[in-house]
Amino acid sequence: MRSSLIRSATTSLTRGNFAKISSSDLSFFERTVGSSYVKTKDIDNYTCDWTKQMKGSSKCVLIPSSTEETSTILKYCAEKRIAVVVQAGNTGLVGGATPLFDEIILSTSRINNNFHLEESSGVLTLDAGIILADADYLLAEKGFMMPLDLGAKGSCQIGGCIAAGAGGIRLLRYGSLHSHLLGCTLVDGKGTIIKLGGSLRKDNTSLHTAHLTIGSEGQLGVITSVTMGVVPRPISILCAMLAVSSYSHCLRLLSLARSKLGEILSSFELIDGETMKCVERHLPIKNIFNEPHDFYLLIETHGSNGDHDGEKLNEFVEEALGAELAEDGVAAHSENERTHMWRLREESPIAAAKDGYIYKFDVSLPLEHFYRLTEETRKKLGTRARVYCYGHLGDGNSHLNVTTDGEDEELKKELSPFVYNWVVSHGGSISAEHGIGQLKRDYRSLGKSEEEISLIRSLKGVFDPHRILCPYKMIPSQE
Ligand code: 2HG
Ligand code: ZN
Repeated sequence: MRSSLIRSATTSLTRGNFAKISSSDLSFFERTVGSSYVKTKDIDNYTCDWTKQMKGSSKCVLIPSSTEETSTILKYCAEKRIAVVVQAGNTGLVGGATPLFDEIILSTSRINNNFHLEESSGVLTLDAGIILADADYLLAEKGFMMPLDLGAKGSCQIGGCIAAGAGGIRLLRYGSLHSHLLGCTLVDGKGTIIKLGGSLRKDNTSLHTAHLTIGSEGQLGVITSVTMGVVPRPISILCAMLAVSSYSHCLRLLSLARSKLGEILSSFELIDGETMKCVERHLPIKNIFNEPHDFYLLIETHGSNGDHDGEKLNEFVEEALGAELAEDGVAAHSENERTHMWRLREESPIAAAKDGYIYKFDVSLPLEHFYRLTEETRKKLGTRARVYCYGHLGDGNSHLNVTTDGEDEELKKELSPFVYNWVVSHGGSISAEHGIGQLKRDYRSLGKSEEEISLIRSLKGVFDPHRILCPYKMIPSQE
């Protein structure tokens, strides 16, 4: 049976029956990780999320440097029933890594020493605390690339990317993390160190347990090491931007791009006209088109032959203009121009965050409904709020962002149920790539069957029987 639609988010939370941290607990942690890595002061950067809208009141942050130290901490916490929230780069957008009450924060940022690339197979094993951009930089020296790329690459950590089930801007070309993850080391909620999967490209001997960690949001354990397939660094990366007058033309352009660009099509991103104005209002970046338009598409190709790829991209842009599917089109002729185009898209979330109090959504929708959600939300809210849409059109992933001048409690109560009910009733998902965390907690069962929820709860019980890991979030507890 599927759970029915919700009317409003009313759940009020109370602190779980967890132990409070004592001075003897702190002494134990100091002996385990060293006193400099048990932080009890100036910890706002850890207790508060990226949007600065969610904040907990943890008393301490633990920063272990290894899998073994992580295991010692979790064994102790399980025994004492101390609640723990796992935090990587703290760039998540749903508060999954942010405490709600006084959970201790376990940061993976010091587990960042090991990096080994097996060049013949393109299999990389790296510590979970390594920052995505740093890993990509090290791979570039060997002619390889991280298949995953996202706006937060300068701060997010690879283990956090796996736990968040990050999608990013190249999924269209290289596939999701499910195509790349081969194995990982997980310290479960009892402190047991478990190697999941391995390092082979093909291994069909049992359940693909490592994949359980993708999108697990710290519910099953702490990921301390990751083994994944990486891809050859493309020799040619080309980029173009189109200005478009209607959403239906955007969809026709997506089909045209798929057929004309084929295997080299890497990104197909949408920025709507309101978002572009918002970027120009709040950031020192100019639209690359002189006139405003209703939609902008950012298209990137990754390939191995610049002349060949350039010909294909030019043909695509010419056909788009010739068939009047696009009003204007520009190809990037330098790395600076390409960076400019990407800044418009990647800094859209930053501009929206500067626009006022923000209500963020990250949804998957069948393409026919992708932009209707934005139109319906605008119709519903009228002048009460500003509504922005940008996202990964090629993946059917819309980032709807709504802003108001100040926090509006009434709007908050109405908006999420409206958006999520609309999404589910139009065949979509309430989280495409950002997860559930604390932001979507009240809606986490929407569209899921009771049987699936019960299976998920049972799995949680196997990995974290004391339910100390990341409470109050993605997985409903037994009560
Ligand atoms: C992106 O695609 C990120 O830019 C963030 O997933 C989206 O903040 C957002 O709305
Ligand atoms: Zn995104």
